Order: sequence, then structure tokens, then C-alpha cells
Amino acid sequence: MTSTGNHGIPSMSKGNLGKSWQLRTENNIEIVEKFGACNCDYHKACGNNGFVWDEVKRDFDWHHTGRVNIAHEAIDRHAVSWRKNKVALYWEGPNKEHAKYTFAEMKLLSDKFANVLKKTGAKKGDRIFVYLPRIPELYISAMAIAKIGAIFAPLFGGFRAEAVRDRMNDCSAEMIVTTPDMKRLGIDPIRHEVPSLRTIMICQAPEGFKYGEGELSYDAEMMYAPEEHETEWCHLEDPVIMHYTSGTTGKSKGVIHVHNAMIGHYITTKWVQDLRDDDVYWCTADPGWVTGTSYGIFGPWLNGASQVVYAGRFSADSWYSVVDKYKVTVWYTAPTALRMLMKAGDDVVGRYSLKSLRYITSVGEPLNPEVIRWGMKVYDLPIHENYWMTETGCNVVANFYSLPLKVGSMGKPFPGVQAAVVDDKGNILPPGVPGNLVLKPGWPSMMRGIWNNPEKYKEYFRIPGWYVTGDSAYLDTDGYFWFMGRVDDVIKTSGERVGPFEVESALLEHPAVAEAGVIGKPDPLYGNIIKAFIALKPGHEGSEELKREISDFVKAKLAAHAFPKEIEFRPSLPKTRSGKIMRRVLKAQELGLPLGDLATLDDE
Ligand code: 6R9
Repeated sequence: MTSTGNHGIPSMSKGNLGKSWQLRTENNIEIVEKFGACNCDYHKACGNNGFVWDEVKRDFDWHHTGRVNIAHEAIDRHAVSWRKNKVALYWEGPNKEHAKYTFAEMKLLSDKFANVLKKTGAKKGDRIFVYLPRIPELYISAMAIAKIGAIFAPLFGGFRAEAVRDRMNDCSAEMIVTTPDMKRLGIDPIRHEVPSLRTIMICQAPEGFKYGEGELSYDAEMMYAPEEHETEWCHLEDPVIMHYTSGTTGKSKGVIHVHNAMIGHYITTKWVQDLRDDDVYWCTADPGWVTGTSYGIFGPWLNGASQVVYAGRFSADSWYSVVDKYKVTVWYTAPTALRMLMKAGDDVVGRYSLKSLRYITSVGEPLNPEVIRWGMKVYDLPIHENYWMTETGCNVVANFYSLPLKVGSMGKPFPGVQAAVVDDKGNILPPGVPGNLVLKPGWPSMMRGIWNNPEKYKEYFRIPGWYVTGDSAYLDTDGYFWFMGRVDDVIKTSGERVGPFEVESALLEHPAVAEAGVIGKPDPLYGNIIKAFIALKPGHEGSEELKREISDFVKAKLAAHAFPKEIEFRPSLPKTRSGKIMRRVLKAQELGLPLGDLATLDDE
């Protein structure tokens, strides 16, 4: 759908905000000093100086009506306000196709799709997977699923059949929304292995497409769907979003978020992204990852902001042209993307105006100081890094617009979030001493559980009184947090979280593989790449061809993004006496680091 019309939005201006920064150096730390107004009460609120979460609740309709639903707050309330003709979504496809949707149109379409979902028998509490590229139907589905009180489970389009099967079976999902291509690659091979799957909703199917049993056409259903829909009113603690994410052991786990998370989504987007009503906001993350959901769907719309979704491939030219075409003002992206832009060079920057940009933020992995300095040179803006994770639901530590930015630091805790660095027993460590980065439970968008796995949930609270992030960090004397690394084996590659166990399990299914150990190997562009160490079964010879074959095998089974880029064959792998492969030893050997305590190492 393409819509036009007056959005009623005041004109955009950078005002006195451009160039309102300067770089100084103190004890080898570069600090970007910021001047000028911002949209954040951090000055008032920092140090918990009067900030209470309860005050944020006043900004929602449910605070006055008692009727709760995150989709109502994100879309419907704007659709009956002055924002009704404001653009909610500017969509640009891979071939420069484009469309825009106002809040009123998003309400209408998600109401209709909510009726379609109900017609199939979907109901409150159902787990509905959305396995789509970044097409408008993804965003309409998210809202419609929330509107019927069901659980929106986004699945990254790069996943393939076994990853899809394991995630759906873990929570006995009833339904999946997809496209013909993705169905063929990710669902058809395992359909018979997911007994709970009742309905496959197929978007953008070509004419003549043959629908199998339980398969429905999104377009055909939408054509006749009633326009009126009564939102299912929920409790603040009812689940509404589930992200499958990877840990260090076992398969991917379902992180449960509830409607109450909207409080965190809303206020962190407003203060960390410094969002205002005249902004055009672009979060480059895919909703298959938490950033693309909390900050690429819910957070901006809870603020009534216009957001851009670009579904095309990455290139410096295509990204910069999106910024110019939509006059993007606030841009939330990631270190790997920024490093790729830096690599693409300064000349390409010169071909675009980029004048609309007033604020850039980054998340997912450490941001190199070099990239920040480069950003100041070519974009005329510093890049503000922030920190959080799937389980926290929203930003918990950030370089706020209003604070002096310490280059290389993750920033300071969000008001109302208590962060600390502690030892394994929970003793708070003094500034400068690295330890476990922990958070005091109680911020509104913290996960409420792991689907079907209370034991896993408990592990996050292994240090009494704290939520344990699994990251190590240190604090400086000004209250800024500095990232050190993961304390477990979780791999961040291109900012995406990959569990080594899942990759190892896929590798073991290859007929030539006897043993597999997977680590993240530091990489200047991708942060880390996935490296697999493999011991072959007798009768198999290691060769370049076999490496390629094994990589392709994992790509086709598990994911197009979580396959080993590097493979090394070894006669055998280091194991504990109980037979567990010691990734820690593989990593130390790879990086030439001390091997540490090898007391449990089996003789090879
Ligand atoms: C939002 C997101 C979480 C893990 C987290 C940490 C790493 C995130 C970071 C960062 C260094 C930052 N991480 N932000 N590391 N500096 N600013 O990324 O969620 O995919 O669950 O990953 O990402 O290791 O624990 P998720």
C-alpha cells in the first residue's frame, strides 16, 4: 500500500545540534564533550536522582484505562491522535520498491490480520513464529499477533530447517508466517517433524502457487478480512514476545518478554535514541534479533516515531542513499556495519549529503575507538555506543546524548537500572577491577522466563541478588562501564549471537565428522568469525574440498549466517574426562594464550 498526505509533522531541523561537540583527551581517554539540548531527563535522573519507573507509566493509555496491550500503545492510540496520518513505516525493498504506511493504515492492516489469525483458531497465549524477510507483512504480523494476545516469535530469515524445527518444537508453536521461498528452505524439509504446527500463513505467494494442507494465503485472507477488531486486553505480565537466543550449552532457548516490557522499550528509545516527534529513525537490525524488535518495531512506535525499514542488501551506497532519500535523523546500527562502511572509504561518503543525520548509536559488540574517530570525521558526528542483551529487553547501559562520551566505553546505567561489577561471590569490586557485569533485577523489560526451562532461568541469578549478564567489564571512577569480553563461550559474529553447541551439533551430523569444537575467533571486520575444529571419522581425509562441503552442510541445515568460516582438522580434540570438548583450550591454543587450569583435561 502506498499512501500520501500531510503527516502533520513539524519540519526537521538539526538546529544548533550539529557540530555541538568537541574531542578532548584525559589520561589517554578521548572524551567527546556534548553541548546543546537533548530529549533526555538523564541530567535530572542520573544517580537515580528522583527517577522512578512509575512516572513513565503515566505516558501509556493503560495507565488511565486499565486496558493493556503493547500493540494498542504502539499503533492504535496514535491512529486516533494527531499522529494518525503521520508515517509509521517507510519501507524500501531490495530493488528500490517502496511504500509508506501511516499509523492509521497500520492499525487497519493489523486489525484485519488479527481477524485472519483468529479465523484460523489462533488465540491468546499461542506461539506464532514470524519467519519473514523485512517485508511490511512482518511488522503487520507483529502487531496483529500482539493484538490477539498471542506471542510473537520472530525468526531470522537466515535460519534453515533444523534451526526452525528445534525452535518451533521447543515451544510447540501452532503457526508460522512465511514466504514461499523460506517455506521451501526452512519449513518443508521438517514440516512432518513439528506436530504442533497447524497453520502456515504464506505471504507474497505468486499466482498459481499450490497450497498444501494447513497452508493459507496472506493476501487472499486479508482481502475478505473484517476491518473491525477488538484488541485482546491483557495483563502487564502476560507474555507477548519470545526471542530464541543462544547460550553456551544446549540448544537455543526461548526468552520470554511480557507486555510490561513496553515501559522499557518506550523510555529507553526516547532517552538513549533521543527520539523526538520530528525524527526519522532507522534501526538497521533485523527483527530476528532483539535489537530489530525492541528498537526496530516496538520502541520507536511506542514513541509515535516514523521509522525506516530497508530490506535490501548492505552496501555503503545503498545505506547512504536510504539516509538521504528518507532524511534519516537518528540512526541505530552496529559495529560490524560501521566497520564495513569505514572500509568502503571516505569517497563514497562524499557522494551523499547525509546532512539529515543528527545522532548515531551502535550496539551488539564493542565499537572500536578508531570507528568513532572516523565517524566524527566523515559524518561530523560521534557514534554513541550502548549495551544490553536479549534477556534485558532494553538498553541498560548507554552513552546518552547528554553525557560526555568516553570513546570505547559502553556508558552509564540507564536511570532506574542498577549495574555493578562483582566477583563470583557477589562482592562489589572497586573501579578499575574487572569482574562480572551484573544488574539488580527489577527494570520493567527484563525477561520473565525461559520457555519450558526454569533451570536455565535460574542460572542467570547464580550470584545472589543479581542478574548475571555473562559479560565481564570494569567500572571507572566516573561511573562509566568498559566491556572486557564474554565469560562464557557465546559467540558474537557481525553482532549476532551464536551458540557454539548448535553449530557443533550440526557439524556432528555430517558423515565425516567424529568430533567438533567451535569457538569465536577475533576478526577485525566481523568482531568474531566462527571457527570449527574437527576430528574426522576413520577413513576420511581432511581437504579444502571437505572443508567447503562441511561449511555448506551447516549452512543448509542450520543457518545461512551461523556456519564455520574457518575449519581446522585435528587428529583429536581436547576433552574433559567426562568427554566434553574444552572450547576454552581450543581458543587459548588458537590465540596463543596461556592454557589455564588443565586439571580436568583428558590425555589426548
Ligand atoms: C542487544 C544485543 C548480547 C551480548 C552481550 C555482549 C554483547 C552488546 C555490546 C556488547 C560490547 C557493547 N554486546 N552490546 N559487547 N559492547 N556495546 O546485542 O543482544 O544478541 O542478546 O547479545 O552482546 O556480550 O551480552 P544479544
